[in-house]
Amino acid sequence: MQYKILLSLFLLLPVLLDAQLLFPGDLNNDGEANHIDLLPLAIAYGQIGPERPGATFDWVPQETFFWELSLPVTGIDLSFVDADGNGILDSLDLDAIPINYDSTQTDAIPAPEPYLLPEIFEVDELPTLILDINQDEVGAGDTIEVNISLNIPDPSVFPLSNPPTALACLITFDPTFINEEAIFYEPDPSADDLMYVAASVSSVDFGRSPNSGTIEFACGGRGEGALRMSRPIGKFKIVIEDMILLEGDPDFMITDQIMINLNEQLIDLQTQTDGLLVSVASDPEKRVDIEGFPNPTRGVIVICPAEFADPSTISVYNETGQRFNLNFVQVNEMCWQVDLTVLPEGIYWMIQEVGGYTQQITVVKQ
Ligand SMILES: [Ca+2]
Ligand SMILES: [Ca+2]
Repeated sequence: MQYKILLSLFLLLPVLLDAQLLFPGDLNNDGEANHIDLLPLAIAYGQIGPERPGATFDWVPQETFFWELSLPVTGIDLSFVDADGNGILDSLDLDAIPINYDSTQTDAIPAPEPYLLPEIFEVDELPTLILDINQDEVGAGDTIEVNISLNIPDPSVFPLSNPPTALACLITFDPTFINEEAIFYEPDPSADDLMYVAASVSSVDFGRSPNSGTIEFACGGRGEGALRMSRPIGKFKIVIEDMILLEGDPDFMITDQIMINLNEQLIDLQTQTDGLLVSVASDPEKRVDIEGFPNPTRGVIVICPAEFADPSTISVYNETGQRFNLNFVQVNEMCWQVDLTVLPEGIYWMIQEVGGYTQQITVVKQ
């Protein structure tokens, strides 16, 4: 019996020596958890391999076994992509990215290396990543929608076996114009086949976040060519600062954009962005404050918007950009009642677009 135990320990030894160390959320093992880590998951989605014993989302080196499957160009073993360690690559592996966002590491085995993609898939007409702002001119405190979409001029240049699969970029702007506590991302209703990571100063946990004036964004299909054709991707709802001292343009720009295909080759991507004039005063034609009572509230609040419209079109967000579906009950022909009892204490935004302008209220839950 003792002999058998010794023998099995002996057989295990080479396997343990072969083991690797990973940090969950650094799916591409470049030393940092961020939006780029969505790209390996998009191309390797659905692959399976050995589970990681004792896996957690803690940012500590975790021993795992080689899957003997790797990313096509960078050769990163797919065990690194299995962030939750359950042996399956799926959207649950995304969770480790926001949890450990901006954490860095140098202790993985193999050692972390920059995520370089040396192979380029050449096309004549470049795809364009487009930022389109829904208004030309706004004032202090107004809400804008910044739509992201992808234009693929000729989908037939991409082989069916190797379609565009994922992209990542930075969206930069002048933060003096923007209330960075109030940046909310919503995927397009048609984009439920896409996974995404969207991080701004306020929208990742534990206070780790991109620099002011930056949104880090990535999206990708689930092992499919979800970016094969032109499509809307999503939109950011962004609130302009309440105090604007000088009018100007927040200068939204897309930088550091990369797009990859299923074979992990780069596809050159051009960008196109809109201008926006922010004036000092709010334009009363475009923004109306909703009145609400009591505010602050411990539970129920009654809101009476200037324009009475379908309450299901009110978007409710907390300070971290999380969206809530709440049940609005009509109390009279001008007002709705909504119960916030189940929500944690904090600040919430209720935003509704009605006929070309925005009505909104900032609610404090006590
Ligand atoms: Ca990484
Ligand atoms: Ca997994």
